[in-house]
Amino acid sequence: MSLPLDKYFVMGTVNCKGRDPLFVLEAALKAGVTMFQLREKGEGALQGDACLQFARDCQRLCRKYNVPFIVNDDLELALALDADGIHVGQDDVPLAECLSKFPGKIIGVSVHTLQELDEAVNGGADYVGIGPIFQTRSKADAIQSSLDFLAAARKSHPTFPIVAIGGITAENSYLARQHGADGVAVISAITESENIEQTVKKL
Ligand code: TZP
Ligand code: MG
Repeated sequence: MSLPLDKYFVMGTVNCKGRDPLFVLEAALKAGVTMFQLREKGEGALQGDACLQFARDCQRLCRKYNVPFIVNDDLELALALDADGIHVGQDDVPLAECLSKFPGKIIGVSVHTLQELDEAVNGGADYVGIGPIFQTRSKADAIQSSLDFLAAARKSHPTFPIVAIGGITAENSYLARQHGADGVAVISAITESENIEQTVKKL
């Protein structure tokens, strides 16, 4: 499966710093992001019905722009919405369970070691996320990764889909690509951009 990992926008309401999250999402979609992941977590995140409604609104926008709608962590939400896929970390729902409960969908896994990478590849993931590549303010509990690890991951799996995340901006995204990433995933580069169209174009 060829995945449109090129410009992968990750967002939740708390990342939007007072701007309307649906406005931010639509601006990003219009500007050409190729995947979207709803990551509704952190202090002040929407819960319950409000979260479900917001997720539906995001999904509707993604459909309008023909962009895959991926849910972070929450398999129940992904199933309830019939999302296009799910992204899980090492401490979330295991990959095997995602595959069995959500067959035929896009499954992404965050990896920090070559062993985790092998397990994700051999276990049937569709892509892996590697990061944070650079310093990030968007994930408090992040285990720092690096361009070197990204390059090592690429070397050990020359064709497996890899997206880089963490501290990526319009100015440094080329480095992630140079080190083997098929695409870049960003939160704040877009949610805090004064000119979303220009930022997305440059990513
Ligand atoms: N996983 C690793 S870093 C990160 C996630 C979800 C946060 C990325 O946010 P930003 O603002 O693009 O650095
Ligand atoms: Mg997670």
